[in-house]
Amino acid sequence: MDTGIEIKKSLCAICDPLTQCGLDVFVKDGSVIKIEGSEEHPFNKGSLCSKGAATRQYVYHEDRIKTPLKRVGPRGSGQFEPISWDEALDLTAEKFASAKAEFGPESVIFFSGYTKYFRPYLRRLSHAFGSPNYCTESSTCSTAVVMAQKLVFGLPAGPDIANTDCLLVWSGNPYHSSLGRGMAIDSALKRGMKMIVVDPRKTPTTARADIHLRVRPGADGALALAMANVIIEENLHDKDFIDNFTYGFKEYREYVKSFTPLKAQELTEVPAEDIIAAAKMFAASKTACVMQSASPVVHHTNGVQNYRAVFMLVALTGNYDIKGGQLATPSSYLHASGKFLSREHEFENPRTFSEMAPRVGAEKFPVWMEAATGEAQAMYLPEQLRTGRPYPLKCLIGFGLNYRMWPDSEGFLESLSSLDFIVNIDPFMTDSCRAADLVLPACTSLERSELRCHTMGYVQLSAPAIEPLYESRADVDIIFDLARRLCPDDPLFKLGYRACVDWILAPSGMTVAELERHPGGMFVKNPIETEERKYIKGAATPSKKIEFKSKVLEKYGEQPGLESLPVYTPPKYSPEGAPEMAKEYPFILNTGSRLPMFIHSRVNRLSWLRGLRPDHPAADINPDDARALGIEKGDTIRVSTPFGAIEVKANPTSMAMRGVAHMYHGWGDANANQLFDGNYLDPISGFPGYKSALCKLEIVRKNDRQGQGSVARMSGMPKPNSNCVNCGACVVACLDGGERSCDPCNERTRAGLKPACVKACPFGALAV
Ligand SMILES: Nc1nc2c(c(=O)[nH]1)N[C@H]1C(S)=C(S)[C@@H](COP(=O)(O)OP(=O)(O)OC[C@H]3O[C@@H](n4cnc5c(=O)[nH]c(N)nc54)[C@H](O)[C@@H]3O)O[C@H]1N2
Ligand SMILES: Nc1nc2c(c(=O)[nH]1)N[C@H]1C(S)=C(S)[C@@H](COP(=O)(O)OP(=O)(O)OC[C@H]3O[C@@H](n4cnc5c(=O)[nH]c(N)nc54)[C@H](O)[C@@H]3O)O[C@H]1N2
Ligand SMILES: [Mo]
Repeated sequence: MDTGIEIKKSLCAICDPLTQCGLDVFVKDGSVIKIEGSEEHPFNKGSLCSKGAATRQYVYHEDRIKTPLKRVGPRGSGQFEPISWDEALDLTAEKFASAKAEFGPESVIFFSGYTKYFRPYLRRLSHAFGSPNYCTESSTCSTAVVMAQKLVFGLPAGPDIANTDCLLVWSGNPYHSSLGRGMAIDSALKRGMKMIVVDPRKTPTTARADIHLRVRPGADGALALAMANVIIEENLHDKDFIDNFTYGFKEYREYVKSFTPLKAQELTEVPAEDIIAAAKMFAASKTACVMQSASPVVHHTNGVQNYRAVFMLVALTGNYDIKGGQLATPSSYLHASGKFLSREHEFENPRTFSEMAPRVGAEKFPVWMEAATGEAQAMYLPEQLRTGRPYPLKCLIGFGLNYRMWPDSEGFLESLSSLDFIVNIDPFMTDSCRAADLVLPACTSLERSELRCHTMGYVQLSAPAIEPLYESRADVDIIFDLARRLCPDDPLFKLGYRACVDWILAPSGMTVAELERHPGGMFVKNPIETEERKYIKGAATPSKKIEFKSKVLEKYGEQPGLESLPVYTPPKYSPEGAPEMAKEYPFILNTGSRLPMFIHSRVNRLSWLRGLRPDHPAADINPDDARALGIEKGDTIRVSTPFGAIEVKANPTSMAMRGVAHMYHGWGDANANQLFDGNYLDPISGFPGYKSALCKLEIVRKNDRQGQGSVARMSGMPKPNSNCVNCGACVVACLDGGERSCDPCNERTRAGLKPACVKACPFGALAV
């Protein structure tokens, strides 16, 4: 007590999927001096990854924007002058009002980057203003998965990891991407769950699998159809379930007939005997389910079709809507199912789409408009900005807009110049902020309050651990202040943020006052428990059945890419899809596999995290490919496609699949997304094909700093706060050496640890 240090409960929003890690923030004299994971938080249970552990450097980084800034030089020059919040918000309201008067409310775009906590309020603001063009980063993440699930089941559906006998991880590497989910898998494996993992790379997840299907990127559909072929041939399908609850089985059965394991081996590179073994393991397990991921499978031009084929394996084996199978997950808040009811959707949609102009992308991506989550498709923005068709766009407000999220990012940036007014709100001065007319400082999760819910029925309304730094403000406060100016008569905005949270939570019985008494979060009282076979009766599809053949897609006349059966078409730019291009560009480019210490563009500026991977940006390539090209670790190579070229370090590693170059996205100086054509999109979802393009690799310079591995640069790391924080750096180092995949936390393998993993551990956990 006499240290003057207070431990405040908060949450980490550096990662922003559906679940956040609980933080213990050690505060002295109003400043954060240390961060730990909250022991009592059921999602992270005291642990924290390297990004969370770097929170102090994140919050106090010198790139934080300090005041609202108005452009004074030419656009993009980075010349700004400070102005007051009132001036900034008045100016925004004035510009939006005049665009609305002259061109209609739809000419104003309301965009959210990867941050999610403020989204219900931003969507309401957009719709209350009259613009249907609320859009988000979810134009490249997750929504296409939900579309595939809705087309098959009628609702989103997730794996019951805690109870299943067999988990089919169809892409996903939670040991690098989601701490809590990795821990959930570990406990399930301990009780004897079997695991099949479909992934082109070797990862900590594949290292734990009973069967690893090392699929060629984007060939997932062919693999799933071949598994279905085996299941039907072996008579392992659930005939009762199929008869009672599904539509289109006969046509589907005919279609999968041609996908024999041998044919699939050719298309996918997975050995036929492994396909057979995996199909049998999945179908013969008493319960089985598919763990989906928000991005890898759907980052292909055939993404939704491929994932439909995957989810149909659940229907084929009768594993939908039962304990241990695929559970329908109606959302509680922010698309997460927290076992309570809320009025989020009523809140978000003060008017219907029929009362507004068509959304951006409506004509090009009609299935998105019908089966997605009520947003505009942001990938179509560049086209509409360039052509002004079907109507002109005039103003844009971005909450964390990063133009490098788009394929052909520079083309998108250029298209933004047609706008009259751009506002961007971000904690940090980014290149996208530099391209805006007005830049507003957002605070971080430690400086604000936000509502989150977790799948285990846990809700947290965090309280600020410190005052907002400089003049920064919470995004929600900015939204409510804009609402006062843009839609003063809105009955809910008028009440203020806290009252709106209460309004949204009303059906749950929880209130802001009660949540504030539990700043570290609380379990939902009377959680809604899953009833088996509840959603199957009268599924939310047009046929009211689980659909092997989609009634929604039937309407499109079997156009290529929009077929009603899960027809397999190779990715547009792949050795099969574009054989001529493949002659000059023989490698598959696969971008965005998560690294434990990075997350998109947001922590690249932190030396603590850069220090874990000093040789980045890099391309991971298979050691055999590297040898054939005379490439060694640390050499500078050029990765080029017909659309662009970037230079990166080469990182030969056995994690990489032969014939594939794997690269992380989000770098300013080597932007992988510049290698993609802006129209390289899945025709169903509009998602970019970030996981498959064709590229070539050439040496630019040999490695000039031999012997400087990542360990040499690690002295800037924070002191260990607990033992392992599960950042995966040890496993990466181990596989990098091409030695073997190991689990360093496992007593058995620990004795045989290689020095590389011990040294790579940023927190000294392996040295003890
Ligand atoms: N090549 C390739 N591209 C990809 C992917 C891939 O796998 N490969 N993945 C895609 C996927 S799945 C995703 S989710 C997207 C993510 O894409 P982005 O949305 O671009 O993600 P970030 O770079 O994390 O965040 C964008 C901005 O939000 C700012 N920000 C951080 N916190 C806050 C906050 O509290 N408020 C506000 N207003 N701003 C904040 C950050 O500083 C950053 O400038 O990238 C997609 N792009
Ligand atoms: N550390 C960290 N964590 C993150 C993020 C981050 O940037 N950094 N981003 C967050 C976000 S926005 C998202 S969407 C999630 C993503 O979470 P995950 O899906 O778990 O992560 P990824 O590494 O993108 O993809 C998982 C695996 O898919 C494999 N894969 C790539 N292409 C294909 C393919 O064509 N088919 C199949 N079957 N597998 C393929 C990759 O090799 C990879 O090992 O992670 C979230 N968590
Ligand atoms: Mo994502």
